[in-house]
Amino acid sequence: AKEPVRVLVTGAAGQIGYALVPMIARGVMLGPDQPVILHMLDIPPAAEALNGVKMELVDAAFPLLKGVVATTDVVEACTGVNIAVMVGGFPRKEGMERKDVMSKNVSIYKSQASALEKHAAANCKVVVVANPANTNALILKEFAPSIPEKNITCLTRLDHNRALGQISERLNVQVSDVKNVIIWGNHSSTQYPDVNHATVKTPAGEKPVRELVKDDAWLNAEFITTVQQRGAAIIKARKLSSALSAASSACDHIHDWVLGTPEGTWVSMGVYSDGSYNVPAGLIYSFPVTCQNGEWKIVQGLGIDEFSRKKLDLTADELSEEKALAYSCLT
Ligand code: NAX
Repeated sequence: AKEPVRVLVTGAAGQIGYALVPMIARGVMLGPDQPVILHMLDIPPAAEALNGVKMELVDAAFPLLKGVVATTDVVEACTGVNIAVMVGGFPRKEGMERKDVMSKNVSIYKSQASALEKHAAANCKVVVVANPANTNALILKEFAPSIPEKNITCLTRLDHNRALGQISERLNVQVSDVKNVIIWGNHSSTQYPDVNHATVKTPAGEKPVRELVKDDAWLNAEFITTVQQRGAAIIKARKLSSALSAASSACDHIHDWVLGTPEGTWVSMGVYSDGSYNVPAGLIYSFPVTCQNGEWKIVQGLGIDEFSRKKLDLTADELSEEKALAYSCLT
């Protein structure tokens, strides 16, 4: 039998946490034969709710779940974890300045970085979900210098999956037959959902999405804004932000990172830029990646047309600005 993997979920008493922890305990994240021990962290005002989630995990009698740690102590939460899913953060409240929200999250991610660095298992893989996801991940990287930078990522898989969903609906094809969309850049409304290399499996072989959609005007405008604005559309409809889709995509992110992407398929992940595609090095930026043996690699050599270039640069500019704002909060 496999040794249990310890998975940390921060902000576990929140709404994404509530959708995410049962998925992890059912094997959605790490596979149906991988036992897990859940570490759940939240802050003291949420301690009672967190304990309620723990009670429900016990009540669900998940065969793969070998233990639950529910705590408000960051060190206890981080000790020995192999995977860290960082969902906890400070939400932007009405009337709050961007700088104030950034400052709160910088201090959270700074201290949680130190706790992970000191207490997590060697080679712990981290995905930051909490917004501003890319910049929180960058802060985490800065303050956990002994964690390899390749182990620190942020979630843009939800945006990636939203793009697959939009193409599937438009063409009336199975979402599992659509692949290789790309989310470039920030997990924000400046992200660039790119279909220039995306394909659909058809009885006549793989066909480019552009060839099947036959409507470049839609692909270059409405499709892009629909994906960019999908989070806001969910809030408007549900009066709450995306939770089940966010949780599901966080499982996809870790699943593919650990277990690999299928041959010929890539996914989008926010990773530390090495300057690929002329994206400034030193930002956490969403790229197309393939994964093998627990490591991601940026897909190289894709053609970037002029339209795309502008969009890659625009979202990079926003991330550089966020980075500067985050650093200004440190002093
Ligand atoms: P909730 O407000 O329901 O839950 C957040 C939880 O984090 C709360 O229980 C809170 O007590 C806890 N928390 C706050 N500070 C903490 C700290 N220092 N340590 C540990 N826990 C802490 O928000 P929810 O809807 O679950 O969303 C969580 C985060 O995900 C938000 O930042 C949200 O903006 C972000 N999202 C990111 C997405 C992505 O694709 N990257 C999509 C969904 C979501 O909007």
